[in-house]
Amino acid sequence: MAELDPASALGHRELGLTDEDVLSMYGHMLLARAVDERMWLMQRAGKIPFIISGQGHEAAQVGTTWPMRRNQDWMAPYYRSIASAITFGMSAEDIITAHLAKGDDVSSGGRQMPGHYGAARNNIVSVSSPVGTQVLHAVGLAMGAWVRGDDMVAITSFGEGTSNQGEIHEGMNFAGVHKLPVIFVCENNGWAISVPLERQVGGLSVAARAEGYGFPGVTVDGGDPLACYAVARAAHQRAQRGDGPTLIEARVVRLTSHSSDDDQRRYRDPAEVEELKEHDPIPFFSNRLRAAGLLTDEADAALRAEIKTEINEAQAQAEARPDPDAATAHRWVYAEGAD
Ligand SMILES: Cc1ncc(C[n+]2csc(CCOP(=O)(O)OP(=O)(O)O)c2C)c(N)n1
Repeated sequence: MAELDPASALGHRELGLTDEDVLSMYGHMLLARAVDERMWLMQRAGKIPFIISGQGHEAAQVGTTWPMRRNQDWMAPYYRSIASAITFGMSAEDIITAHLAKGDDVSSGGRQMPGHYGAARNNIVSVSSPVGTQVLHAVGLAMGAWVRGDDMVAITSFGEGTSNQGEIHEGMNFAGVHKLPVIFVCENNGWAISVPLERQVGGLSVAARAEGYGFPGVTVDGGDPLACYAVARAAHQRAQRGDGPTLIEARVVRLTSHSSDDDQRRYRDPAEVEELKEHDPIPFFSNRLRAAGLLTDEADAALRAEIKTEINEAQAQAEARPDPDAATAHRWVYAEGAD
């Protein structure tokens, strides 16, 4: 009897992904986690003023961003989207440089607040501070593509707390009416800073709202990058066909406090915080890759060592970059030459 191939149990080949693809997805998750952890150290060492983390969201971000076409599709991310931005083409050095507010930072030349990265060269719109505004940006991008007849799909992400903002309703309804090529990803980690889901979302489901806007809403395990890839790929195909938007609600965990200015021990049960580690997407995916025979202890250690070197170099390069020239402080604030 023929041996059953353990890799087939992973189900990635049915999704059109190769063994190399899934290992690369895992590598992106590890890199995002490593950048994130390094920036916490830099923040605690007083090198950067503020960090807002994506730890626990990596599988959802890598999985939902993976079907997007680099340099063709566009992304309007949010402050937790480190893994999405990396998957879309930003480097570890770009992210760290933005947090250091260096003069040649690709996001804004050091003008933006930390955690507000973006890169025009990678089709990533800058993170915008008022939560929910990114949804309008993505809908606007999709509207522009539709008017010009461009083959472009926009993706945007936000938390479940943000899903209650007025802009979300306006943006989604408009996109539903005009069947715009846009994918809405709600990364539901159950908390909006210190406010739990049941105090924010009356019906407890964000995905269910899509029905009212006339497009599909799906809930997916945000700890499983392949499940997230599958729904995002279907959403991307739907958008390309001209059938309109999809709302994906990825259930994730927030492994850290809201930001480096917050302490979740003040409002979260310590047992719950401890239990969160069971839902960390990185060991989850690593174990699945091992069970499928695609990852060994040696290969994992080698990959992690490679990433550590990359992060060390990224930090050193970013720190060595020049600070912005004070004489240019008004650039991009006021029209040049207008006195
Ligand atoms: C319009 C607006 N209101 C309030 C804030 C302050 N604020 C920043 S993040 C945040 C919580 C958002 O929670 P959620 O959307 O669930 O995303 P999460 O941070 O949990 O990923 C709030 C209230 C803001 N930035 N913008």
